[in-house]
This record gives sequence, structure tokens and C-alpha cells, in this order.
Amino acid sequence: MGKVEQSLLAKSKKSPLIFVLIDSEVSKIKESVNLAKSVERIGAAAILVGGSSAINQIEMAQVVKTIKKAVKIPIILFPGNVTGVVPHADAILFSSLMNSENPYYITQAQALGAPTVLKFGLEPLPTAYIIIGEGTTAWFVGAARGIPFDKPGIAAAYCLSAQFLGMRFVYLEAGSGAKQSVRPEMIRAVRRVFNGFLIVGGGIRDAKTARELAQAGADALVIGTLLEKEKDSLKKLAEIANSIKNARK
Ligand code: 1GP
Repeated sequence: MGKVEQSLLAKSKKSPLIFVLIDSEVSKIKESVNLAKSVERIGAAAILVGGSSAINQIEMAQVVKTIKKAVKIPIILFPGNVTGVVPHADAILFSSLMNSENPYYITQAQALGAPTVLKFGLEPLPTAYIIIGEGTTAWFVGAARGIPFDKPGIAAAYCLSAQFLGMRFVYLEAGSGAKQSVRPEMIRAVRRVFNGFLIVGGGIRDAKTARELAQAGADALVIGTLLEKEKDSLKKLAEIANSIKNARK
């Protein structure tokens, strides 16, 4: 287990965490750096860089390198493809899209990308990436057979298989900008069978939802679109951060 994993586990024992997603296709360098500094001040535990439509490797590499100098929290790559592997980050969600119908996203992209992960010295966080629902970019690009939002048992079965396969992270993904987020019942069902680090993202925009998801057992919530689109988004992020602080008590 590497440094980033250890620190995330230690921090998440105290309270659920916020990960902020920066999509280098959407936010250019200057905005990304300002955003990274602001969310660090608010208390975000890590910054994810990537996304399924972020495929410009040169641009992403510049964003990562620049943010890395500006903040202390870990920068974790969130690749949608092999092009998402760039230097200077601390770690990478080394993910298999468990419910893809295309083996490329389950093992082949991983095989193509692994040597570069090693070369760049990125800490791999072994992650089962599971797409819930349909109609989002991640769902389409990843050729996923989305698990219906109201089928927590199916998600739990995938997560148990992830645990048996030795994956220490699960990411339940409703997709960026999703109309609804993953439901608390699904998180509770997953939590009953999966002992690892549980990341939940997609469509989380308000403190009430965030708190429910944290109470259900999420270790980290990923926030992306809110910070790109909404007015007063940093204020809203602060509300979300506050609402999950003691959600487990
Ligand atoms: C997407 O889970 C992340 O991969 C974040 O989703 O953009 O909807 O916050 P949003």
C-alpha cells in the first residue's frame, strides 16, 4: 500500500472526504490552479484530474504539473483511457470498468497503460469502476451496461466480486452531470459486503444529498460539474463539506 492510499484511509476514518474532479478539457490551466487552491482551502482531500472526455494528453499533463506545484493535497489521475496517464501526479485510480461490455475497458486499456504508470512512478489505486444508470458520457464511452439505480443488489454483487478480486477501492459512478446521484440504499447494500474504500460520484450538487450518501457509508464523494457550472459553487462546496463532516455520528 502506498502513501496516498494510507493517507486517504487514515483521513476517511475520521470523516467522509470530498474529492474534486477537474476535467482538463473544461477548465484550462489558470482556472484549474485557482480552483484547486480554493477547494484545498475548503477542505477537499484530493483532486482528481481526468474524465471520459478528457483525451488531450498534453493539456492534461500541463494541468497536472501546474496544479501539483500549487497545492499540498494529492493529485490523483482519473483516466478514461490510456491517454489519461500523465506524469507528475501522486496516484492514479487504476480502474477496471467492471460493467463494460467492451473488454478494452476491463483489461486491455489497463495492460496498455500499466507500463507508463510504472515509468511515471504513479501510485496505482486498484479500483473497481462501476457505472450506475445510463445516458452519461462515461456510460456511452465506456460501453457500460449501466446498473439500474433501483437495483442495489446487483451493485453489491459487483462490489463483492471486486473485493474477492483484491480491489481496494470501488467507485460507484452515476456519470458526470447525471440527473440523479447514486441512491443511499445502493451505498448501504454495497457497504454490507465491501470493506474497502468506497468512492461515490455523479450528480451530487447539494449538501442534503451529500450528507445522505455519506451517512449511507460513502468514504469519499466526487464533485465535478457543480464547480464548473453553478454560481456560488465554492459556497455550495463548503456547505457540502460541512454537511458530511460528522455524517457518521
Ligand atoms: C464524474 O463522478 C464524477 O466522473 C463527478 O460527477 O460532475 O456530476 O459532479 P459530477
